[in-house]
Amino acid sequence: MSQLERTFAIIKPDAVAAGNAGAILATIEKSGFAIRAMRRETLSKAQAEGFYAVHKERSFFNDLIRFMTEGPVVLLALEAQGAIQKWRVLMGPTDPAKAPDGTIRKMFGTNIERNAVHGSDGPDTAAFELGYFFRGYELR
Ligand code: 3AN
Repeated sequence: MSQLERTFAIIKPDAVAAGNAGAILATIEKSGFAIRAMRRETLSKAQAEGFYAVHKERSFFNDLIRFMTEGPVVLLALEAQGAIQKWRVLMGPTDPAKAPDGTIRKMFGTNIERNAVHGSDGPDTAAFELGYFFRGYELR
């Protein structure tokens, strides 16, 4: 049995602007995640650059920062047994065109950049990302 863990998720600006935040939250809850913290805000350039610092050298970095700051996002702490992997599976792969039926990126993503949601890719990333956006007292 995998252990109870937390992961960090973002409903990205494309999905919020399209009015899909509610449907994505319903999918998250129906899939057995507990939402342990949630906040809607528009990221600053500095916040987005710090969050995506590992991608700084990638060709798509500037476009990614522009996209992630173009409008409000929903920041989430999700809890479940094996939450990190479970959320990666529910999101689907980075490219929505390759995403299986029933995944969030298949249902709500547009392309490899505008792909509706973010999720931590491992335990170290989850710890960094949860701590980047939430304070300890928000994560009870
Ligand atoms: P994932 O979100 O599936 O873990 P990462 O961490 O490789 O994917 O990429 C972070 C974000 O950068 C993606 N969610 C997507 O918005 C954007 N991205 C990744 N690869 C590309 C690409 N080849 N072209 C444009 N944007 C990309």
